[in-house]
Amino acid sequence: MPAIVIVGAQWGDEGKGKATDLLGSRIDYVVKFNGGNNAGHTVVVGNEKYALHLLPSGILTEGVTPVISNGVVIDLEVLFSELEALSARGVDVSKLKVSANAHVITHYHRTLDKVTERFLGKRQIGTTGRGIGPAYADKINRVGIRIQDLFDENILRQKVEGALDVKNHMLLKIYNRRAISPDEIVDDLLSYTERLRPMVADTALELHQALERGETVLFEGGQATMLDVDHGTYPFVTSSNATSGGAATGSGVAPNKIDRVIAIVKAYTTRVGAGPFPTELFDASGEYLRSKGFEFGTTTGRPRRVGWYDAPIARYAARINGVTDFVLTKLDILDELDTIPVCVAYDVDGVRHEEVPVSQSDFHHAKPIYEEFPGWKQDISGCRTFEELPKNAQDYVLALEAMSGSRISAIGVGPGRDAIVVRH
Ligand code: 2SA
Ligand code: GDP
Ligand code: MG
Repeated sequence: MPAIVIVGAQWGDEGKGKATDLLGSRIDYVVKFNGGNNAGHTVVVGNEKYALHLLPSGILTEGVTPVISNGVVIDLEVLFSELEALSARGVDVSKLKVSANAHVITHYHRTLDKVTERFLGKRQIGTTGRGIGPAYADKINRVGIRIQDLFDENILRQKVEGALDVKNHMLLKIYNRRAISPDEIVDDLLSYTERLRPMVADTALELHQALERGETVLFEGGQATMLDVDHGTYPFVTSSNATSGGAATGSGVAPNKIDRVIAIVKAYTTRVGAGPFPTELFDASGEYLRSKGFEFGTTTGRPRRVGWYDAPIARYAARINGVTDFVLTKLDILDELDTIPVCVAYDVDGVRHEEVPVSQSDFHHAKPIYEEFPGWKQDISGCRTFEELPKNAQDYVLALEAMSGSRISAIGVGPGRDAIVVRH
């Protein structure tokens, strides 16, 4: 299985970090292909807990070469502070490779992200405020700064001046902010050049060669299917392609090289930020799932919105990503429930919809149609085989599998690295 993609099936925080890490011992390269330091992966290794935002979680596995590829937007201050923090804890970070074509997030992107949100008022997206959207907007507008620009001061200065021209003349004036000086940005970016130099590579070529040698490359998606800029709940999305297609465009590895797509799906649903969420709970069960599942943002600490499992969303994710396997996480969080509702379809203005409606307005007021499953009322955190799971837990998993469009190959039963049931 040389090229494997991992994506989130819902709105993020499904536990992708843990799954990446689980496969880690069998892989040679781990690639972050989209997003930036808006991601938040919590990985528990023994007694150590790591929270990663920009670096791929595979960096924690010895022997793996971590790669930040062209589809990523990089905040260099965050990059070096994460690297330093991991080094201080004894993690070897020396193998990291960064694409010469990745874009950088600068001070003005962070500023614009925050002021735009403020001006959107009620229409706020609830971004992480890390400058992600404005950095991708510059990329698409062809005024972005790429990692390779940092190695030619002349070019860098011209590009920064170009990028700031419009912003200083229009946006920041409209938003009533002080103009940003190009020198300030250029000096800041150049302060990273020498530290960056040994990491910068033609990562598309390197990954291609690794695959030719028969090595295994794991692509680690940030955010998730429903936050994808094309396939998610636009405009309440992030600004990159978080689905499996993004692994190809975001890395330069061709789609026909991808052998396996693993989607991580939580046994219930969560979302941070604004936007439609049909199964959202506002009652005591919601509070229960949030506190038992510790559903708070890894990057921003925001409480996550919570709801029941939504099978049409899982089917949608299976289709859009070409999912070969699901990893169902956090099944243990449901241990104490008497009954567990699962959304099997939606009611939109009295009409039953089996699939996610294409109209955003329909999705906004879609009412979930639930089927109830009996709980197992038992601690499953010690189970390591499917047969050890209580009968009702097995039935819940099999029912989700039948509704969700692909095989559930592994089941998370606790936060630890080894708390997983693999189905053979
Ligand atoms: P942005 O900052 O432009 O990407 O925000 C746009 C939307 O994407 C959502 N988003 C996320 N949703 C879940 N988890 C994410 N990562 C962190 C985590 C989030 C955190 O793992 O917990 O700590 O708050 C993530 N990143 C972006 C975001 O909420 C907006 O709805
Ligand atoms: P990511 O953004 O998809 O990488 O996920 P996050 O790290 O933001 O959130 C997932 C959280 O769930 C982390 O704190 C994990 O340690 C935890 N987690 C993952 N799988 C399981 C599981 O099966 N059971 C429990 N109880 N926690 C889990
Ligand atoms: Mg997360």
